[in-house]
Amino acid sequence: MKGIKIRTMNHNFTEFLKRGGNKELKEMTNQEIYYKLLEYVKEEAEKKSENKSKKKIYYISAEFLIGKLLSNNLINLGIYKEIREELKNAGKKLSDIEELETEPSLGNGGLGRLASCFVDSMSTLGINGEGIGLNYHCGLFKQVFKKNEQNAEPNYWIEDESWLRDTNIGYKVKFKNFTLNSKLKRIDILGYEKDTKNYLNLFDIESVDYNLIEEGITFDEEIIEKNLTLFLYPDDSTKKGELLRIYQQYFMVSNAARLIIAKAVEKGSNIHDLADYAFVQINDTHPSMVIPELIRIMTEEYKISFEESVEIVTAMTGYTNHTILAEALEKWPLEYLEEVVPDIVEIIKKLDKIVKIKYNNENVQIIDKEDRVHMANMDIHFSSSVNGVAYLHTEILKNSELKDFYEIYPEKFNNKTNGITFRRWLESCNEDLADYIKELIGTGYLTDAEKLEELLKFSDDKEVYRKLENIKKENKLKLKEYLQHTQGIVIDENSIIDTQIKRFHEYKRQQMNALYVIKKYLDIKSGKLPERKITVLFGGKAAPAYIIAQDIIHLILCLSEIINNDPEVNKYLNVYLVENYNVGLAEKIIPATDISEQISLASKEASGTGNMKFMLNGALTLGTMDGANVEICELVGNENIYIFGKHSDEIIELYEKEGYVSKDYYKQEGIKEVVDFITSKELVKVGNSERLERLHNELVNKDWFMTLIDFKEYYEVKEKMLSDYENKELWYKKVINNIAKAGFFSSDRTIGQYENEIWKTKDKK
Ligand code: 26Q
Repeated sequence: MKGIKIRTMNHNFTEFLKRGGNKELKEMTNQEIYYKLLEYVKEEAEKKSENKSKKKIYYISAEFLIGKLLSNNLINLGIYKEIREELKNAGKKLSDIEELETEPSLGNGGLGRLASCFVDSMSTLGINGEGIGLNYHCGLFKQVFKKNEQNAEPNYWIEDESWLRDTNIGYKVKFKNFTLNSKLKRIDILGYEKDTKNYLNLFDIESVDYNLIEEGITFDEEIIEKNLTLFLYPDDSTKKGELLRIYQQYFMVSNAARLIIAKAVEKGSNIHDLADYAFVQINDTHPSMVIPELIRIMTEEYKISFEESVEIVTAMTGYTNHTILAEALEKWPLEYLEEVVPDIVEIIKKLDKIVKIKYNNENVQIIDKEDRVHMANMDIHFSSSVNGVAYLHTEILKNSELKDFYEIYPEKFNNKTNGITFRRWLESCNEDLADYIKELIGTGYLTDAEKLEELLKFSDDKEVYRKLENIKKENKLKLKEYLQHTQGIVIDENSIIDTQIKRFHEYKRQQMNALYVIKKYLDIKSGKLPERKITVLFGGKAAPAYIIAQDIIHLILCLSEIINNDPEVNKYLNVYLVENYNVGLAEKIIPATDISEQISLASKEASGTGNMKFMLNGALTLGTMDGANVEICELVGNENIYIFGKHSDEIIELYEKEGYVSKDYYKQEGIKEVVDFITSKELVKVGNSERLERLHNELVNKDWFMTLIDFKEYYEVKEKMLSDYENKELWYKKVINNIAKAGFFSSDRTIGQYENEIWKTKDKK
């Protein structure tokens, strides 16, 4: 039963339909019903009032990976079950109707999904907080596989009828050579059984021209007036692409600054007191220009002194860091910024001067010797809070990556371990498990997630083990049906399901999992058979300009082709890479998974949030001591998680000393033959030899993310996991422990900490 508490609404859906003189439900097509439900939910949302506290939070983010909204909104309104019953009585299935919703693709991965979980939690906790981002018309590309390679196609998601609401709000955004008018679209963000709501604000340009799209996702990058919101993160490996990103970022933050100021003024602010009305959380560095933009508006339009403006803006902003990979930290060439937003460059130069006068340490400058602007450095000097997204990540920032800043501003640094919304990642995606949990411990966990710990009472209860096993099997069957129907993939519900779903990146080490698959294949070929069939599932997209990540996708697709078609092997091992992995697929794959692969090179994954979703849904983690895995391990205890690999301090030291030589590992017994299989006759026959050779060469001669250093231990621990799975009592005892300890990872807890320790909206009524 979804959304457990059934609210009595003023009127029901059937009455809503009658009011409009529509056909009866049973005569309507699923598509018609979907549109009507959309309209109905939007009408219900309209009745909710806005949060009223004096201070408002603005969570500015270049990405919001929102996923489908229908079932979540129905759950939050408390009418999911009611509606499903009504539809059932008319011979219709709500799950079929949910499939018709197109998923907005306004994000890449973790950072965007986190932003969406956060707006959900802000609404549920009744915090006055809105999201601000961009309304990309084609979003992130749609992934299509051809010849065992990833192809990128435009992902049109906006239909005539959607969750977007038009507003009459719009601003002028001035760039160096022209001015663009914006228009604001909004999506209502309903809290779980709350009478108030918040908004996701998505700014757009007046007219986007789809005709600019050429082949795949290439398009004319220069006609900014018509392409600014066409795609999410266009290729930034070229100057034109980088300039477009700067246009996008400034467009986003300039509109944000206008909206923030307008709202504050409406509530009585004289701008000198703006920090009492607004707090801006900067989601990674993509919205960093909001700092100089607010200062610019205050000084130019409100005639506030530069010093005071800097002080106000510093007090009302906070920066969240999501990555320690140097290449992902934005450093814009000053001349590019000058080409797009010269007025902002003036402010940045003044801020840089303040820093240069105070500190002569190269590492903390905003503008470096090569005239590149370090956005994160500007954020740290001129905001009041700097946070990492998991305990280990924040420690690495303080002690290593941002050490020099931590010495200057120890009081600014704080940790906010990420979280996920349990409404989507349990109630909605795994209804059977959610219902069973309610049967065992009641509904308290819905508003206080840590109450899941009450499940520990059942950790020795064999009946509970059996029930959990049945739920997992049912979820495997549902996934099987879905994948068969949508992708032609037929998984075996009796196999152990071992899943790695996330963006493709070398540091996440999908290549290590692929090497495991090769080893298993070679084992099977040589007669060493696994006790039970293993299904290895992968899902994820690779950035179009990231060649090695594309090569890893190619390797996995080639392996799938060989393994799934080999009658000697496919009885014991299947490998699939699902196409166009997105939020909707995650919601189906996670509840069906037994093994959650969280195998990044220690120190590189800031947090991870998939790891939390899997544990909540009864999968066990196979992971390194990285990101939030460290906290999962601490909570569940060593006996309930499978940890392997070198620790972050050793890895950081190896990088410092340049001490890792992949060839030393490659030469070891048991590794060489596995790595060499990448360029074997079998693989080259189904693949592209240039890609396979490049990947082989990369692993043997460079392997920057140290795949080979952990491979042997990874193999051993995974073998142990497979054998433990055969002891169902042992396995499900661990599963219960994991679900029971997952409460800490509710985004309600994370948002509660942002509120209490950074935002403090509740102080300012
Ligand atoms: C930077 C410069 C130029 C072009 C693109 C980018 C860019 C784009 C997207 C840099 C980073 C991102 C996205 C980062 C991201 O998703 N990070 C993830 O954030 C999650 C939420 O905090 C963490 O759980 C993950 O560990 C982290 O990888």
